Amino acid sequence: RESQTDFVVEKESQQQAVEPPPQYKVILNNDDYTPMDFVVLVLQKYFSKTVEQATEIMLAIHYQGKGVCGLYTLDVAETKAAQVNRYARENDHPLLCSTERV
Ligand code: TYC
Repeated sequence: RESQTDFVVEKESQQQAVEPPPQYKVILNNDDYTPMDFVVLVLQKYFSKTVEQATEIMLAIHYQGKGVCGLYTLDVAETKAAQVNRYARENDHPLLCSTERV
């Protein structure tokens, strides 16, 4: 007959460690040519920021060199960075979007 202790040990041996998926920062880099309005538009269009939030982030990037637009899983982060880089190139701006593991 199964003792109380056996039951506890069996449950623990079946337990799987559940780790949250790794997070990736999507980063916008400053440059001298991309118009400020375009960066604000990108932050609204791809990162769901309000015009006020977008302006704050854009200015932080402009003065500090780079800034975080959001945290996502690998797939979402890489897709967003690729979409932003394509949209910037379509509009002839050098804006660079990259990802960084947290
Ligand atoms: N530095 C740019 C300018 O003065 C504006 C800018 C901000 C560009 C943020 C890129 O990620 C960027 N027009």
